[in-house]
Amino acid sequence: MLSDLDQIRQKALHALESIQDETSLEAFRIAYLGRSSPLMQVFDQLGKLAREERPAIGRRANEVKQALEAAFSTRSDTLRQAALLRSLQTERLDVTLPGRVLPLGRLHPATISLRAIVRAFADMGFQVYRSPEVETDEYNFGLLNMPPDHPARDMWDTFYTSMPEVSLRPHTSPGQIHVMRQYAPEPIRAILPGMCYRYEQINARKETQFNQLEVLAVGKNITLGDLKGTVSDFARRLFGQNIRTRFRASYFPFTEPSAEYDFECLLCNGKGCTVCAWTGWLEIGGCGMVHPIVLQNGGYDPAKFSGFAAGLGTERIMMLKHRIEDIRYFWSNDLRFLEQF
Ligand code: FA5
Repeated sequence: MLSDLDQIRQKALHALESIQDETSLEAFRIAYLGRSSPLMQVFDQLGKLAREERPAIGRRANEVKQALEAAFSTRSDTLRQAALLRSLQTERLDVTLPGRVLPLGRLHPATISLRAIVRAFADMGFQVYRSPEVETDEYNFGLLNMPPDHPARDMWDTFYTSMPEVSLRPHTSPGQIHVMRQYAPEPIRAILPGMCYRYEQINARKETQFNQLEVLAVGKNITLGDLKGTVSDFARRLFGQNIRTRFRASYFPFTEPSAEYDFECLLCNGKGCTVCAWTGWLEIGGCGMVHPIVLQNGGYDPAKFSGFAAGLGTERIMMLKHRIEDIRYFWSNDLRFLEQF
């Protein structure tokens, strides 16, 4: 048995010398160190040997096993090193080459303009309030002083959802009710930015989705002068001291009195172009003093509180600032447009 073990060792070490690849090495492991290898069978048979033979044979079997395992591990290291060297020589890698530049994402121009506008209002002490993009009929119209069948509802053509009485908001004004109901009877100075959706005839100034920013101030003794001052100051903060603005009397069911305000068209310097429909002015938003019924719906006593509200189209402002002649560029995903900002 002892000489069998010596033979196993000799044969195995000899076989190992000629092994040149990982597959043969694995075959070697199975043949000489695996469960059914002759060496392991010696271990299996130890119990059947005469008691006095066992220690010597057991010791020798262990020595052979350790020797084979050590030789196997050395051979395995040698082969791995050789493979690494080969791959380093054949697949050269120049780690000093500059890496590939990944295209960097950036903010969408609509987001850039929204942030600039929010900053201007924040500097005047307004806080951002988020309100939902999907609203019930009551919030979109009813609580804004437009009961069902009120003809003023025609000013906003909505997109319906599959839920009855629920539609995408056509303007940010329903947010006025949310913010008032949350804070009444505290005074409010808030801006509500976000996406609006209208079933609209698309043209250079009108899209079916666009951002609006609602401005709302509620408190004691708030006047139309505060509204005009805030909107005009906002225009100067964004476009400089010389920007001309104008207010035109208008109608909204949720404000009384109501107005629309225009900024001078900077694309044509007031001379008239396709963007301003040849008027020299670009309508930026609607505004007015919050209607007593709306104040009441928001939880304020109109005898004690007054407020002003405005809703402005933020893409229109971006168009003025960057002389963009068509609003459709914003959502048409043309990288030639988007990468300019
Ligand atoms: C309103 O939506 C009112 N909620 C504004 C308001 C708020 C009035 C608070 C009084 C008090 P109007 O429909 O005019 O009003 O829209 C306001 C602004 O949103 C417009 O002046 C324009 O700048 C922008 N806007 C409206 N429709 C579109 C459109 N289809 N595409 C791009 N911008 C639009």
